[in-house]
Amino acid sequence: MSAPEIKKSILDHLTYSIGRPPSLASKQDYYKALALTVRDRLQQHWVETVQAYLEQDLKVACYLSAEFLMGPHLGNNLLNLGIENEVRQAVKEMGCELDELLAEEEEPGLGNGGLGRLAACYMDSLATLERLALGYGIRYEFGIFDQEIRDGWQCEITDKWLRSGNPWEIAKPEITYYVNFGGHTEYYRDEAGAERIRWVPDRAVKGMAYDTPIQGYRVNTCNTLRLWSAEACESFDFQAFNTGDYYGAVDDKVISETITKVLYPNDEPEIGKRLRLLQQYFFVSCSLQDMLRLLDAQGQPTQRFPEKFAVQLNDTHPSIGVAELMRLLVDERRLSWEDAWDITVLTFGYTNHTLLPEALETWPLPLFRELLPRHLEIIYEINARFLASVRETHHQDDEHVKRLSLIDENGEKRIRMAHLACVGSHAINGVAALHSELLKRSVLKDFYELWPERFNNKTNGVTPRRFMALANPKLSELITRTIGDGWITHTEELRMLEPFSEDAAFRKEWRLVKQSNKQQLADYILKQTGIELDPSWMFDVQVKRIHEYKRQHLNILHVITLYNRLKRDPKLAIAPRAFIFGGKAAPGYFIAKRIIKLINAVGEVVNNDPDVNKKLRVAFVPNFNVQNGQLIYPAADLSEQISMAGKEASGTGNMKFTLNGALTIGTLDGANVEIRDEVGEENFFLFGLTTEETLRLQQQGYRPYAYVEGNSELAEAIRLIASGHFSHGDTEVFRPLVDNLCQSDPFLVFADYADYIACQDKVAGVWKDPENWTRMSILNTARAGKFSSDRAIREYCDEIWDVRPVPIMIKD
Ligand code: 26Q
Repeated sequence: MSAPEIKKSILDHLTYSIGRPPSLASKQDYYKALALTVRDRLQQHWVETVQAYLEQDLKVACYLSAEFLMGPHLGNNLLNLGIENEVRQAVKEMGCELDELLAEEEEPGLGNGGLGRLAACYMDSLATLERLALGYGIRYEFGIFDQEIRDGWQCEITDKWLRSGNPWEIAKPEITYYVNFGGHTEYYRDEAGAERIRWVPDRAVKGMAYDTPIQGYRVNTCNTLRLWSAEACESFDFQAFNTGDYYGAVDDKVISETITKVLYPNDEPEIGKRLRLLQQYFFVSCSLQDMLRLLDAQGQPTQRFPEKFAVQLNDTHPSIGVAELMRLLVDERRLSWEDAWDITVLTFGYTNHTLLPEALETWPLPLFRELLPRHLEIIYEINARFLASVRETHHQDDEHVKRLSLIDENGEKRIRMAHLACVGSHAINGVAALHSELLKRSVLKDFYELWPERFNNKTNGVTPRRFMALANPKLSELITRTIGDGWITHTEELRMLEPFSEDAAFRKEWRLVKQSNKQQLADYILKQTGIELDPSWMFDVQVKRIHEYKRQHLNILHVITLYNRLKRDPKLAIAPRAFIFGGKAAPGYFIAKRIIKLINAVGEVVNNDPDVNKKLRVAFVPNFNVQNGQLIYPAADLSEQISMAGKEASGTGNMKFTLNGALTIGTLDGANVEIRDEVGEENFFLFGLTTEETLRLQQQGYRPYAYVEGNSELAEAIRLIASGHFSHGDTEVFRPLVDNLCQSDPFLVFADYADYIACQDKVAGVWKDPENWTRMSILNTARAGKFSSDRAIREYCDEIWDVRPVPIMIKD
């Protein structure tokens, strides 16, 4: 596609799709016309990919996820199609700057954080590796809220991402399914006189598909992200109409459509949120019905379902799919229970993303019965057969059987979704080596003992296209000039950079790239916050959701410690540092919101104190998301991965930093362990207790205050927060935080404080030798190839899904 062709297409879209003459068109109009131009191009690949699927007898990977945190599409599609230069040229000739048009795109924030972004990286890798795949999820009208910081506090603003339309999706009004809720079940006799059960629901909604093309990098494969939107059912409206209840009919419509209104902004379940259960069942039912329809469309018998579809459950959020597939096969397709169960277990795989017991999803039985009475019966039947087999073949005692049950009978009865997912899947995986090991020893121990062969590890990965090639064009240019561009799809080739870490001229170029990225971030931060940062300082960055287990407060205790040292001795020679934070807190997470306030409060004091602000600054980047993440990762010198050992399942931000040449200060948690193994312990700043040590300490009886008494710097930092020093004398705002730390400190912040500070002092020492720092930085990038989502997806395809590459030919 040449620049003149692109230009013509943009002008055509302005006229025919948007209806504005170029002279009146706004930047948004140009963005849309360009997006439609690019979409046309994708559509050729899309049609051929669907065609290949329909014509050949192929297996497709179906990734079921309540979240897809895609980030902006335009830049990524230009990169993957390889037409960025032509487009830049074309829009320039029309008087536009491509970067300005890119900035017009509202990012689809249909996820909370790690889990949703992982789904997006996996979609990119599936297409790039030429594997047929469907991503199935929810088209939330409102995604994750926009965060504003007012007076240091987080404010949540609704995310109206669809307000200017969405040129990337195509509505498919012909692809709709009915999803039922409520009512009761009853016995009846079928035509053959056999007694059967049927579900008589009392409500239904319609799900409509919205498809977004997912283009692979420089290949013809273009997969589909299919998101479901809830609509009212006409048939139900009619009933109300005939009885004259017009407003009632409209009410029904409103209630139906609320199902896909808004993403729950918590990355942990809250008990008993019925709308959340409705959302989960809604999208899972639509997706499974869609697969059965595709099977029928190819004239395939139901028995072949597991040969045609591998269905991966992204955490337990879609795990109701196990019961729903059974219902579709047994009640609607009249398969025997045994046949249906074989199909189900062969079809599903389950990925666990958490060890925190409070984050494991369970649903109160009464709520479940009210919304999904037939599924409850099916779950009882699955459970009865499962527990009977456990008793028979494994001779397990009652305690054991109770622990394995799909129903938690301690207190109010609840359905354990992780147990449902385990029983219904042939493969169960964690998301980093340590996490998968801990799963087998803790939350899924009983299942591991039953079925060790089902358990495996799939260490997470991130896409090098978005998080290197697109986010860090300068570094990418330098790498490609040095070792060729094979690394973009074969990140193990980054190893070829290793010898260049000894090349002073290369190191200088490496530093200049980092410097320029830091300048860009500093410009952005100045614009967003008014805080000025000097790009020659160390950029020490922690961006991720705000959570106590991630310990942003440990980081801020380090800042306060340096502040105190400088106040005591303003001439102290410390390496100047900019502390950069970013991340959203769940709106109802009281402590997390105070941590944000504390970061901003400390920043206000530090940044305005002439005794310290020539060596220390603190900035909180508001509204951390995919888009500004792409500015942040390439500009970091130091990556903070300081969660309490055993709590972070994997982390993926840690990988994005490492690939972009940041050094990590981190605990032995999640994928940090593997990052350190890859880059070498001499190129990683390790501190803190191990998982075993944290468990032992807590067993012994952890007394956080003892650490305050034993460490004068910690005592001084805590005293300062409590005294109101950072809060204009207010001693109340941070009291809950301070009390929580001093009295219980569930994530061992105090226990790790001394080692963290000592390690940070070591970091400062290494920073003083820029040549050595740069050498380490290059080696981090060179050895991070393992953390590509291509590696992860290859493992899923080969070891769990049995999904092979299918090259797509473009017929002219
Ligand atoms: C569940 C029920 C009701 C409402 C919300 C939820 C919910 C939503 C989102 C529960 C959890 C999440 C998100 C979890 C998450 O992002 N986990 C992260 O997953 C990453 C990808 O595997 C890991 O790298 C992180 O370690 C893990 O914390």
